[in-house]
Amino acid sequence: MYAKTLASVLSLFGFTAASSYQDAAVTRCCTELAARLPNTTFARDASQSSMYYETRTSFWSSTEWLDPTCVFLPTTTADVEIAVSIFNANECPFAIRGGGHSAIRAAANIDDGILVSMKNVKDITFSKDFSTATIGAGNTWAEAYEAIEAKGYMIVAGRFGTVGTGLVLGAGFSYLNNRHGLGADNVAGYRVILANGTTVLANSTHHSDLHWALKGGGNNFGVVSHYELILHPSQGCFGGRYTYPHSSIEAVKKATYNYHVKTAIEDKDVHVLPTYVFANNETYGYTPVVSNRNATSLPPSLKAWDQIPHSNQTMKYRKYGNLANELVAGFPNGLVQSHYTFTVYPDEAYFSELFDLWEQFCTSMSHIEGFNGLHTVMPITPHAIAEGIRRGRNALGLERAKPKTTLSVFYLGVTFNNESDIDEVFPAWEVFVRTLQVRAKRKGIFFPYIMMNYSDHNQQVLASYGEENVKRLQAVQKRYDPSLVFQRLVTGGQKLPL
Ligand SMILES: Cc1cc2nc3c(=O)[nH]c(=O)nc-3n(C[C@H](O)[C@H](O)[C@H](O)COP(=O)(O)OP(=O)(O)OC[C@H]3O[C@@H](n4cnc5c(N)ncnc54)[C@H](O)[C@@H]3O)c2cc1C
Ligand SMILES: *[C@@H]1O[C@H](CO)[C@@H](O)[C@H](O)[C@H]1NC(C)=O
Ligand SMILES: *[C@@H]1O[C@H](CO)[C@@H](O)[C@H](O)[C@H]1NC(C)=O
Ligand SMILES: *[C@@H]1O[C@H](CO)[C@@H](O)[C@H](O)[C@H]1NC(C)=O
Ligand SMILES: *[C@@H]1O[C@H](CO)[C@@H](O)[C@H](O)[C@H]1NC(C)=O
Ligand SMILES: *[C@@H]1O[C@H](CO)[C@@H](O)[C@H](O)[C@H]1NC(C)=O
Ligand SMILES: *[C@@H]1O[C@H](CO)[C@@H](O)[C@H](O)[C@H]1NC(C)=O
Ligand SMILES: *[C@@H]1O[C@H](CO)[C@@H](O)[C@H](O)[C@H]1NC(C)=O
Ligand SMILES: CC(=O)N[C@H]1CO[C@H](CO)[C@@H](O)[C@@H]1O
Repeated sequence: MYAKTLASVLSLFGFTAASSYQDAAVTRCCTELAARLPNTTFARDASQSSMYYETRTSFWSSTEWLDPTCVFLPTTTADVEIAVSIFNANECPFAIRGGGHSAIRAAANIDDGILVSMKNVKDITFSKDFSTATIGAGNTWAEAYEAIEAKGYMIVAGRFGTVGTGLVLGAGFSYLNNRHGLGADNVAGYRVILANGTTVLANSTHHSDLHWALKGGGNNFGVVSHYELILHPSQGCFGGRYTYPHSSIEAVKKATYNYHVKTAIEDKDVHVLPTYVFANNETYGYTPVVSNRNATSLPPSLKAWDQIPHSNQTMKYRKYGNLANELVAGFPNGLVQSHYTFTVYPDEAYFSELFDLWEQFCTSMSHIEGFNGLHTVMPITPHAIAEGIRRGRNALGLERAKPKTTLSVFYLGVTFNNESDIDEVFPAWEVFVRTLQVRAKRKGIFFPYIMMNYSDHNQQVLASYGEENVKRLQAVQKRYDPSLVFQRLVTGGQKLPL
């Protein structure tokens, strides 16, 4: 019955003509899933209100709206085990969606394969002693914060409410980085469904090689159903966003540099996300400023941000969940998005020059419908790197950095309305960001780390972790996925070099 429906829908779309070896396998996988796990699998259909349509389009960037043969929404680890076994046995290509915020085409969706959306894996449980919370991979950070803050704790995870858990498979920039290290370093354990359909909990004492690999390793090793995250006692924060007019930009540049080389190192209980926005052919500063203390005013270390003339601010004492929802308001789903990232040692002149070049680039694109640009620069402090080492190390290769200096991770993003402008914007954008990287290299401040979570499709993220770490990751892959199922069948996202 299901197969018949699927076949007729396929022919409706003209897909039976292709009828390749792979299409037959995918159809078999979809049919088998639907039969074994009722209510989890939805075949391609033409409606714009079906579960199929909703699932294949619920992505932040429209570059991720693809056309899977069916979508699969598991609710339990056991559902995922069955699915991965079926995919493995039939050689079916599939994609794994966490929160759907990657902008890389096909990172978390797929044409003519199976889209596994973790959306319904939502359970959140706490260890008896409240040292960790185990959260299902389908939670957004806003959902996780609501549950966790209600108990008087916080986790080292994303700053924007709608973003998903894939973040802690990359690196994880968080409000709490300066004291506790990266998000990935605060994952006590990953519950992972391996290629052969068995589940393991990878932590510091069991499968510790896999635990290490997943801290940066993305979707190369298995499907993560749950993340066991370290809890930190918390009463909320004093935080919000400052908006700075163009006339304040020089002062913002100075404060940004000082934050990287001084404030973030000396005061571990603060977080600033220095951000510039280009919208409606205008540039302004748009900077989240957060004190991770139970306070109703800024500590001295952050006063500079208040002293810079600003057009408005939203500072107040609140829960992080509330802040994360406020901050995400400017990032709607469904537009064309691209982002790029690279890492440098902080350099005041370079930060300044990069801003000027970026503003010029954005202005040159102001005729594109709905064009917006955004750039931020985020520190990874020596203490944050040390926390990563203390908590069992990660795969990112940050220990290669010169000692006692911050690393500054640039994020550069563009947004516009119409896919038909991609051919004009993307090539120029790519030349622009490469030029910035070359300038950094010439200045001797380039550090070869690419943060997975902000990367573009043609950036070689895993290779940037260093030769030694790549070799170790490959060894872990061989151990847990000897037939390279996640390399061959999960084609999207950042892949481990062969
Ligand atoms: C508005 C916005 C704000 C952001 N804010 C932050 C921030 O504050 N800090 C930060 O560090 N990053 C941030 N990011 C970047 C973010 O970390 C990445 O976009 C990340 O990919 C989001 O994860 P996701 O689960 O939402 O994405 P998805 O696109 O669903 O997944 C990303 C990748 O991870 C893989 N993956 C996801 N879930 C699983 C799983 N359960 N098992 C195996 N593989 C999986 C997918 O296959 C895909 O390749 C932000 C991005 C946006 C768009
Ligand atoms: C599937 O969903 C339908 C409608 O929501 C429900 O009536 C039915 O009981 C579900 N079946 C199973 C096996 O969960
Ligand atoms: C790691 O996981 C195993 C298996 O579930 C568990 O017995 C062990 O206590 C965990 N180790 C830590 C440090 O949590
Ligand atoms: C947090 O601050 C509020 C308001 O100042 C106060 O009522 C509360 O007792 C503080 N909580 C802790 C744990 O210090
Ligand atoms: C703050 O200023 C920005 C830029 O001028 C504007 O877009 C925004 O609406 C203002 N917000 C508030 C709450 O006034
Ligand atoms: C944007 O502003 C610049 C001047 O700063 C101007 O040259 C350009 O024409 C403007 N673009 C649009 C689309 O108005
Ligand atoms: C996108 O651009 C194309 C070509 O310029 C145009 O035909 C189309 O109407 C635009 N779509 C939207 C949604 O604006
Ligand atoms: C599944 O794979 C893991 C890792 O390779 C292995 O340890 C385990 O024995 C396998 N399980 C089965 C049932 O084959
Ligand atoms: C945009 C991007 O590269 N996202 C990455 C974030 O981290 C996950 C792990 O979840 C990677 O698999 C993604 O590719």
